[in-house]
Amino acid sequence: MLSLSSRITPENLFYIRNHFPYPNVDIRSWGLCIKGCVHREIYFRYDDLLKMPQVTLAVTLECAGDKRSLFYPKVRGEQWGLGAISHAVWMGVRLVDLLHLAGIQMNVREVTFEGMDKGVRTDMPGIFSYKRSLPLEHALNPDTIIALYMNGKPLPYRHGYPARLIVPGWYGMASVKWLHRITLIQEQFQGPFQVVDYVYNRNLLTSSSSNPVTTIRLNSTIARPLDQEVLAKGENWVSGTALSGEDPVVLVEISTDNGKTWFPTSWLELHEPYSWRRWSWKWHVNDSGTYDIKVRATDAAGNIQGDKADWNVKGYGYNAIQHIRVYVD
Ligand SMILES: Nc1nc2c(c(=O)[nH]1)N[C@H]1C(S)=C(S)[C@@H](COP(=O)(O)O)O[C@H]1N2
Ligand SMILES: [Mo]
Repeated sequence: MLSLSSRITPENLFYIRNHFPYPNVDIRSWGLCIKGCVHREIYFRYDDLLKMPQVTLAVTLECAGDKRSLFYPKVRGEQWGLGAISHAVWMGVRLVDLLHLAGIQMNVREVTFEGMDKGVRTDMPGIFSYKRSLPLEHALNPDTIIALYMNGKPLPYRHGYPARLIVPGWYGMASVKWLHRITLIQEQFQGPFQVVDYVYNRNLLTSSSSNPVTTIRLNSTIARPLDQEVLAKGENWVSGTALSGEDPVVLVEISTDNGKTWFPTSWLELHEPYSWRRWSWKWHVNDSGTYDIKVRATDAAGNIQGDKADWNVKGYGYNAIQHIRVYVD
């Protein structure tokens, strides 16, 4: 997988996930409004945000539906393979700075973020915009930013120009693109992208015991070789990525005998919070034949990827041990 091979994903390979058609963006009339339970409503124009203190943060975005096609039994939704994950360096303003300018009222519980894109859903009548919420304490996290730049250039239109939320360590649905409205509320937000989608629901008929999808689960992925690839005898490199939105990944191991024996891989870069970490392993193979290659990651808390993913109705958070088969000639 070419898109998993570089530290920073080239723009033309960065994955894209939209629920609705692209919105019309006119930068002359665009503004970001902060309202709801605030001491004063504020409206920021693009130039106002550009003039504020900026922070830079490397963050890997991963769609909660990444690897969905690997679930068994099959689930509905975009049939993502391994590619709904990408890495970029984001620059923008801290959300907490904007919230403090507006002044947070007592009893605020959540902050909602609304994109400019809207449209219909297949499961309920009406026109909806893409809108999500964060608990107040997470909105106040200094690493939650409103990005204006991606990899040193103004945010590309497809990735949310002029401004998008970046919630590091959380699955991509939290990072609202084409942001234009932030509202502080005293209750729990009940919009469909909050309580219908992006919940782990184990049962088709009931949704009572559903947990919200939040942080990125411990995961590792083989970029090379490809599944079903034919390799030559001798020296071959196995390489890929690992990521967790919770505890840092400390070890990635490879097995070439379907999980009986495991070998530690080497890191290509240091650990950085919120960023995927690439690894590689040199494989000497003397015998031709069929090989079942597996990869598994371990985090600093001792969690280790398992053989089975936690099945859920909408297919979020797939993180079972990846398995490929290669043929050595
Ligand atoms: N306004 C808006 N923001 C959005 C979405 C959307 O459809 N509309 N999709 C979300 C989802 S599900 C993901 S995975 C990421 C994808 O970001 P990208 O397209 O820049 O890769 O954006 C999130 N933010
Ligand atoms: Mo997503």
